Amino acid sequence: MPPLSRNETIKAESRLLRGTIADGLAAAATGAIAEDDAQLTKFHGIYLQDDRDLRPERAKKRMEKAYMFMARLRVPGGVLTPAQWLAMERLARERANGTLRLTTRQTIQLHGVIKSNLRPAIQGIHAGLLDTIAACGDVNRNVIASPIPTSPIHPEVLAAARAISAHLLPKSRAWHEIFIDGTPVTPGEEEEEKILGRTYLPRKFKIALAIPPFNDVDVFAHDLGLVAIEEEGRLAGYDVLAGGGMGMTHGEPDTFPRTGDLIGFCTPDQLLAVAEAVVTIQHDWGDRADRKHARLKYTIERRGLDTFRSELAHRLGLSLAPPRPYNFTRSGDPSGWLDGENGLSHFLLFVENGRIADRPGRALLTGLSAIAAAHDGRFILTPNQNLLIADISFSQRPRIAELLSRHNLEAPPSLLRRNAMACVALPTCGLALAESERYLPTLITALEQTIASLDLASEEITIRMTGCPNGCARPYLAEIGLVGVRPGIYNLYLGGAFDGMRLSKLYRRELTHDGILAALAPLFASYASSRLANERFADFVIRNGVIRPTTSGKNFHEDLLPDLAA
Ligand code: SRM
Ligand code: SF4
Repeated sequence: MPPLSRNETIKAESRLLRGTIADGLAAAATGAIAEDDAQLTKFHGIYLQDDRDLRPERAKKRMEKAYMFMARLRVPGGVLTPAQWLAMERLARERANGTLRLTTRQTIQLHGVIKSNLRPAIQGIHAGLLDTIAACGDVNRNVIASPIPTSPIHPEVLAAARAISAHLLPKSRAWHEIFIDGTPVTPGEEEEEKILGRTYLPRKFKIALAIPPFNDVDVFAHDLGLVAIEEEGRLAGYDVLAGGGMGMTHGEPDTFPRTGDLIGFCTPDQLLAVAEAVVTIQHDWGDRADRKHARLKYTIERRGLDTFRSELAHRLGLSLAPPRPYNFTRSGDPSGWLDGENGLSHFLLFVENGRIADRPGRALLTGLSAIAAAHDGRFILTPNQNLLIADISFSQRPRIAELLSRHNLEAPPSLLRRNAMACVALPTCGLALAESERYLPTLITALEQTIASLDLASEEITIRMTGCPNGCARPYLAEIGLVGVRPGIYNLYLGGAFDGMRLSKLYRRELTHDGILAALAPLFASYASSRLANERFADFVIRNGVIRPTTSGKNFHEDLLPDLAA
């Protein structure tokens, strides 16, 4: 048996996620905390980071890195009240770097929280009736759900996302003890983790609930994906997908993105039992020696889908029913006004790469504060880094429209920009190999010119970029994926389906900015001249043999075109 990974020992010895975090936060001599504790704070939704832009200068002056923390909220289904939004905005200004970052998992991150601000920031989150518990770490993460409230089954699906999140949440009170009330539990009398156990899961675990026809949660990217089946306006149950995931490592073909397999159908009252059974199988069978192969997707590849299914039936005491039909038309979000029932309307606000900040010409942070102060409906975060101002009454709509227009938030971006998404990357992400959030807008501006010159501006094409192969913006499910290799250099992937049901494949290695433009321009030109009616860009490049389709996770690295396979 290979030895357990270091993280397994850290978890086992942590007294249910306490470690020495509290002592570390009290130590004023450094802006950091101990290395092992930095693994444990993740389970509390908190990452130790440093400002990577400042590294060279501080190293020259022999100063320690510019340490700071990132705090990620848990918001199952992404719904906030306007009061909660205002509370988070205030924390961003007073305790963090003055921005809010909407994430690809339907929540908010605060960046740049220095050590002395960390407990007050978490206490502010708690006072806003929110928390950061299990937002990171080897646990079930924020449960995401389709945000579009116009579906009649949205309320039930949202309630299901919240119920799953609560059911699988760690029972440890360490978060409250360390960050909120400070009352330590007596050693040996720690809480019992009946589902997760004392060493929690081998790796992160992710769940999404989709409401067709929108695959706006990228349900195939999840360890456990649930497709809500609506029949005659009512929620009949969920098709169950298992074993999806995005992360891989450059040059290591035994790591790969994978789309989840459809394994059956469950009724709404079976849902929590199904989620718990899948989680406990992964708890017991997942690889605890090698964290690079520890996700459920590798467990299923290793043990086989049939074995996984039989074990699930055994633990549930029943076999899942056959899957029911559904149809996805798109991934990503629409934008602008959406009409709902009961005279309510909703405004889907595009937020470029999720960053809520005041920028010249677009005062997003200030504008949204004004809207939150006036709005009596809900704010719903989307899994595509956007924000839905939801439940706007007929009488309130002119006021919200006026505030959107006054802050220059109403004008729609180009379709190319609206369907683009980048992960955070530099300067906060410790794993970034290249820029992403700070670079994609520039690349889109350049591509917009090509697109306009070819009269393609009314076509929707998805582009996603990440600063490393971990896949935080789900680039392998975009029609065009750009993945950082080193500063200024990206691998280009093509062929991911517009509806998020097929992975992409590597098309060109190691491109510069000019290289990306040069690679895409002729493809856009031939798409403009010879696409079939309603043919998506990704389907076009596959039909024309530009790229071979990816048919399974392992096939992601196979069937490359000859010049890449060599
Ligand atoms: Fe992620 C690690 C940011 C969604 C796959 N991700 C990180 C860290 C925490 C870096 C680290 O470990 O030190 C990044 C923090 C950057 C920063 O400064 O904020 C980070 N991930 C993000 C966010 C903020 C990207 C964004 O721009 O929105 C997303 C926050 C989600 C949330 O709210 O919970 C985010 N990460 C994702 C997704 C997309 C998703 O879940 O739908 C994925 C791919 C799906 C998946 O998990 O398979 C993803 N992140 C990873 C991985 C690779 C995991 C793997 O199985 O290989 C890592 C690295 C790791 O875990 O070792 C990672
Ligand atoms: Fe960081 Fe890589 Fe995730 Fe981007 S994809 S946020 S660079 S870990």
